[in-house]
Amino acid sequence: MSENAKPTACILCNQNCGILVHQDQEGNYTKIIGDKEHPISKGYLCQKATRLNFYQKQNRLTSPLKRKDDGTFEAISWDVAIQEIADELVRIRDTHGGHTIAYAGGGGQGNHMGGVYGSMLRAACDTPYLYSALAQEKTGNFWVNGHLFGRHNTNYCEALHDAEYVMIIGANPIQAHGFPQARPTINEISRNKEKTMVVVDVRKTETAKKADIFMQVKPGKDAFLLAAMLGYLIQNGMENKDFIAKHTVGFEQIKPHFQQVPIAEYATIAGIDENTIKEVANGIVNANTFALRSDLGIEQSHNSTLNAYLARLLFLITGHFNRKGTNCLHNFLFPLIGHSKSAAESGVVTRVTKMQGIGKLFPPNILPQEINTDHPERLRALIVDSTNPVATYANTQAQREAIEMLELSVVIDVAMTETAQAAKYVLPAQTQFEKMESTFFNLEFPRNFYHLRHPISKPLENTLDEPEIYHRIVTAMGEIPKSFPILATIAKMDRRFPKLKLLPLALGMATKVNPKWNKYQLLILKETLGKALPYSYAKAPGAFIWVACQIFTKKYEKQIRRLGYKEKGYALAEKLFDKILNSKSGTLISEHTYEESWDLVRHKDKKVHLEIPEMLQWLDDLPNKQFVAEKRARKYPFNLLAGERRSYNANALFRNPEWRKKDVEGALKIHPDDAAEYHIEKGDWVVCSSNVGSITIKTLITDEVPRGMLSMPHGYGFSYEGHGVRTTGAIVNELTSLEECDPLAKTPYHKNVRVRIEKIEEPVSI
Ligand SMILES: Nc1nc2c(c(=O)[nH]1)N[C@H]1C(S)=C(S)[C@@H](COP(=O)(O)OP(=O)(O)OC[C@H]3O[C@@H](n4cnc5c(=O)[nH]c(N)nc54)[C@H](O)[C@@H]3O)O[C@H]1N2
Ligand SMILES: Nc1nc2c(c(=O)[nH]1)N[C@H]1C(S)=C(S)[C@@H](COP(=O)(O)OP(=O)(O)OC[C@H]3O[C@@H](n4cnc5c(=O)[nH]c(N)nc54)[C@H](O)[C@@H]3O)O[C@H]1N2
Ligand code: SF4
Ligand SMILES: [Mo]
Repeated sequence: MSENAKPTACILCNQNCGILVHQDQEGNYTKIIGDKEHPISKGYLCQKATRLNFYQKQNRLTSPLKRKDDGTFEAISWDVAIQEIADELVRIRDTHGGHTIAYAGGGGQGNHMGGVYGSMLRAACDTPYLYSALAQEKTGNFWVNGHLFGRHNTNYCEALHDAEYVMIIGANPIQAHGFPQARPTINEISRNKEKTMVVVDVRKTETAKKADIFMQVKPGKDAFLLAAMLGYLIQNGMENKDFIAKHTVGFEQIKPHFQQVPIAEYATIAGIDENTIKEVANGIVNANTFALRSDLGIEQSHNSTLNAYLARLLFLITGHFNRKGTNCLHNFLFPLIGHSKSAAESGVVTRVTKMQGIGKLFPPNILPQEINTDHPERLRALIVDSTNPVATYANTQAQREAIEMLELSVVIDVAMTETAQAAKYVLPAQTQFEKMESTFFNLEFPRNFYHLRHPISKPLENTLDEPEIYHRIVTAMGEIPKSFPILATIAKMDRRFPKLKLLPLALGMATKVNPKWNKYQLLILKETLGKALPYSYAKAPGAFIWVACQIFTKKYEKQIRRLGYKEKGYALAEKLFDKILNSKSGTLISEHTYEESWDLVRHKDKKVHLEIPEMLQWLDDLPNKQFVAEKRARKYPFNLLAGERRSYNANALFRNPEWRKKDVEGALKIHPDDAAEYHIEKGDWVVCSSNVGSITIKTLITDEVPRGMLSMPHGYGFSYEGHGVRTTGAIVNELTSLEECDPLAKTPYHKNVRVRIEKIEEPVSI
């Protein structure tokens, strides 16, 4: 085993814990340990990271592929693939308009560099349509944040470790993490007698078992629970009046809506004892510090956008915000998302379903409807990068059908995914350990960090990194020249004498002469500055981070210098850039004071705007809301949690089931009494059907789920033997529907899928 363990990060969840990877001579990852030098994870790892060799050594795409008329694929050269794709994009753009082209993905849990340069391809196609997995979970949050704090891309972190009173709602951090060192943090809170941990979940999860107070809420009824809690606080005048006066506007407008909340009735609907609701509300008010963590359990469930609003009100009206030990806004080196204008401000909407973007993202649930129609402005081309819509977007069948209808579909991936199998062109990418990569999941406060990961493995022959793929397509579309010899020479000089600012000056002049180049500045930098950098691999991302550092320094000079930097302005940006390039384990980039977190509010008055009329209306209508799932309950007696985070699933990142040490088939959890009613015994198999489709799945009998509820993981059922058909487990989205989603954000109700089951003999494996 090599003694030279190389630093990088785990790519399996948004924590991106720092890791040190040992390899053998064939490049197998023989040992993976936590990297103590990583500024946030500090050596922490969970069990999944140690199995990353199954990602690196998976069955890879080894050549660009083109689908033939008979449905099979032929290998073609990069040059042919790039030119054909570019020609088709130009044809579709110039004949039907850029708005008939869309882009999906651009990054998963570990790779956001592709997305940055993917925006250059969107610019070349002249399309605003970016579909994202984030728009099937977080866009309701972004929308609410936009109203409360001023922009969709104002985000807060959850300082659970410093809080005296903690509430975790619809999240299972012991399995899913979601904040640094989740397991030790939860264990510490659980053991500490001075701290209280409340968990609100429908299942008795690994996290719930460690709670001081477990509120086992009825599926999809969190809005009632939260409204009851807020109603109790407001009806009893328990809000934090000083905080409200100093930091917020609009409290008087929201107050009457909570004054009329029938607490006892809502408690019954939520399935929670009224006294427990009052106890927790009192606990929050009386605590010095309170922090709240929420995730998919309230995002992919009924009333999800309202849930986002109510959850935020809970810490806002009790004054637990932007202080140590509470939820705090944070900065970004580069914002993960953008801000969309509303319809009233003439923001972009989609052409078929008229969906408005949130955070500049569009939701997977409308994608098939935007394609599979005879609407003249339907989508005709789709570029897919780092996402597998057929398997991970709602309704697998509808997604596949839509993709097969497109005039042009391109999948950029490392593996032959379900979506690739339905596409016209498939382009082989390098893995996240073969190129410079990073994410913008730098979501920490008061000290934020950034980790630019260096490649640790030699790229597989005939694969490319995404920035290069986008560069080639944009060039082949005729938007920019292949190379920039003069700028490249200036870039080399610029690196020797950065103080002279030669490159920014030259770039400014070049874009004045060629205004069209303006929107491709990152690609131009990749070809000029990127090539002048000391690391051959730093080409693309290195160049982009140079720009990010310039912008970041303009905003946060004081906070960067607090880390000990002596420089100012441009020189400080150069220094930070240098530090990032040279810190293979990641580095801190800024340090705020808690008081300064108020500067991160984007409303001009720097106050939180509590009143959101659409949400208050929704709150008033809560008792009258009827969900399709509830209407379907007779025919489909079970509520399925379609997509549980477990110890061996990681979104769609592993295809070969051998990576799993347990739960190889991804079992369907069922309560013992329900199992008895259906004569299901240990290890039995069932067919599970929704109004959309059916799957075959093994059962696991456990009282972790309540009666009437079933739970299955996502991330199963992928084909993995070459481009063949071997699969293990079931694709969860065979059961989920496009229509059952939040009315505002269109985020799916994956945690509320109505199904029925039927026991069968064990299926013969294929
Ligand atoms: N092991 C593992 N970890 C992961 C991932 C993975 O694939 N595998 N994926 C990562 C990603 S992309 C994400 S977004 C996060 C998601 O992380 P989480 O949201 O924490 O994970 P989930 O298991 O999807 O759902 C959270 C909890 O919501 C509960 N729940 C379901 N319905 C309801 C409800 O109506 N009300 C309430 N209060 N709770 C409900 C479920 O029982 C579950 O315990 O995990 C990340 N971490
Ligand atoms: N029913 C149901 N559906 C769900 C969920 C659920 O709970 N229930 N969870 C949802 C959530 S929260 C999320 S975040 C999504 C995740 O869904 P996706 O975003 O689709 O999944 P990922 O696993 O992030 O990435 C998918 C693809 O990236 C490819 N890939 C890996 N590395 C690279 C690389 O370096 N370059 C390129 N080009 N490709 C690469 C992988 O091979 C894989 O095909 O799933 C969602 N879908
Ligand atoms: S999967 Fe585990 S090791 Fe990997 S980033 Fe997430 S918490 Fe860290
Ligand atoms: Mo996610």
